[in-house]
Amino acid sequence: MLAGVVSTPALMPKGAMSVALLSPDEPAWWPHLKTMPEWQDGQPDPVDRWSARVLSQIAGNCGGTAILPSDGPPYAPFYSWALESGRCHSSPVRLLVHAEAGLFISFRGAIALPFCVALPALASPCLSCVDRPCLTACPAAALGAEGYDVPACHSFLDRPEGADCLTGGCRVRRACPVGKGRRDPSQSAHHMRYFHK
Ligand code: B12
Ligand code: SF4
Ligand code: SF4
Repeated sequence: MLAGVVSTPALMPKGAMSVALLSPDEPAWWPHLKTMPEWQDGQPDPVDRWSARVLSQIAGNCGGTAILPSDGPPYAPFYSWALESGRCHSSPVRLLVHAEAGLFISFRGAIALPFCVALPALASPCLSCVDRPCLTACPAAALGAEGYDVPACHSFLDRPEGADCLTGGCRVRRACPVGKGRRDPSQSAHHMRYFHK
């Protein structure tokens, strides 16, 4: 899905006038991916290989250039692009949050376009979230108001109690009522395997 568009001159790659951010349309995307050659060939990194192929096809069709979030370092500023698009916001735990995808918002890639595109902003769902369950959902207190303690997260995932995060996904992301039920747990487990090798 088209998650956002940014046209801020200071954030534009050379020659681009807009950058379109593309996210998986969940939950339909995961079963779709599994029918694709990149999944079926059993080789590593099926998600990134699928993204590279599909994004470059889309870019070719509109005269743009594909940019992948994993290309780097240096990495393209997806987080800053997302904020600047006005359709994603910084949550109380600093992860990006989106009005439909909640904390499960993520990007398969971006297309740098040689023309200007605009998309209306979306309000942050956090504005009307009274309980803010994301703030207290991490059992290791690794992700909260203080930010993200990556080593603390990994050492929790090494313990038996970390199995729930590894098989069902980060509990903080799952705690957000907005994106609930949107992501297949097996998709979360796949991403967590790559995150915590
Ligand atoms: C390096 C990186 C990481 C590192 C470090 C994160 C960090 N502390 O910044 C590690 C490996 C720890 C990481 C982890 C994860 N990441 Co990450 N990561 C990136 C990556 C590749 C580069 C970030 C970067 O340095 N950019 C370059 C700087 C110069 O530009 P910038 O992005 O505008 O910089 C801003 C961010 O760094 C932000 N920031 C600062 N601290 C933090 C902390 C967090 C947690 C986040 C999300 C952002 C953030 O502030 C900067 C200024 O605005 C981006 C993709 C990308 N290309 O941006 C994904 C990205 C930020 N990650 C993402 C995801 C999905 C994850 C994971 C959930 C992966 C997973 N499990 O499936 C985990 C989070 C933890 C969890 N418990 O599940 C998503 C965002 C999701 C969201 N809702 O916010 C991105 C955009 C990738 C994508 N394909 O969509 N990630
Ligand atoms: S749980 Fe509430 S405060 Fe936290 S990210 Fe989701 S909507 Fe925002
Ligand atoms: S994956 Fe688990 S331990 Fe790591 S930040 Fe998320 S909830 Fe905390």
